[in-house]
Amino acid sequence: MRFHGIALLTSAAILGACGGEKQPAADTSAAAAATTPAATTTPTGDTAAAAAGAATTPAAGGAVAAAPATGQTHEVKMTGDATGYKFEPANLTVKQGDAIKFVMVSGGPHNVAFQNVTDPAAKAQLDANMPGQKMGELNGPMIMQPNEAYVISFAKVPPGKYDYVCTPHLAMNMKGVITVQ
Ligand SMILES: [Cu+2]
Repeated sequence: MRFHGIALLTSAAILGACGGEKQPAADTSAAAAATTPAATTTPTGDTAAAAAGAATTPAAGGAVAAAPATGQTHEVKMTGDATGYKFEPANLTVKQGDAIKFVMVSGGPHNVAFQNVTDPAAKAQLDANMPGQKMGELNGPMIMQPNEAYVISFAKVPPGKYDYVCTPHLAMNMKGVITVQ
């Protein structure tokens, strides 16, 4: 009992310390993602908060800054069941400056991983606009919990077609295309 009590107090203190920090979580995770290929597991509960934080995070040290969305937020559902694994809608056209909120509905974990982005400027901005602890460049964190959301801003992302997949369900053809106008 005594040890449990201490463990709980310690956990509470750590949680309290994290919650009390003034820097948004995305400050550190974005910086880490920019300099190191993330190999750690993702605390998925933080992704929505990190997304919100990333939208207001300024540039640090000359790296491309996350550009906050200025337009509409579109929603894409991530589903998986006996009928298949899908992004819905799989084809979506947005305006530069809009955001897309990927919502985990069923069959997770899902993620958003862009492929075939060859323009270095597009790659850098899109990667900067992807919050959380990524698994690699343009490769978003795993989204596990129902109703958990992952928001990507398309501010400053050059017009074009952006192919993406869900890494865990690549073999099930879970993929989509975003057209930025
Ligand atoms: Cu998936």
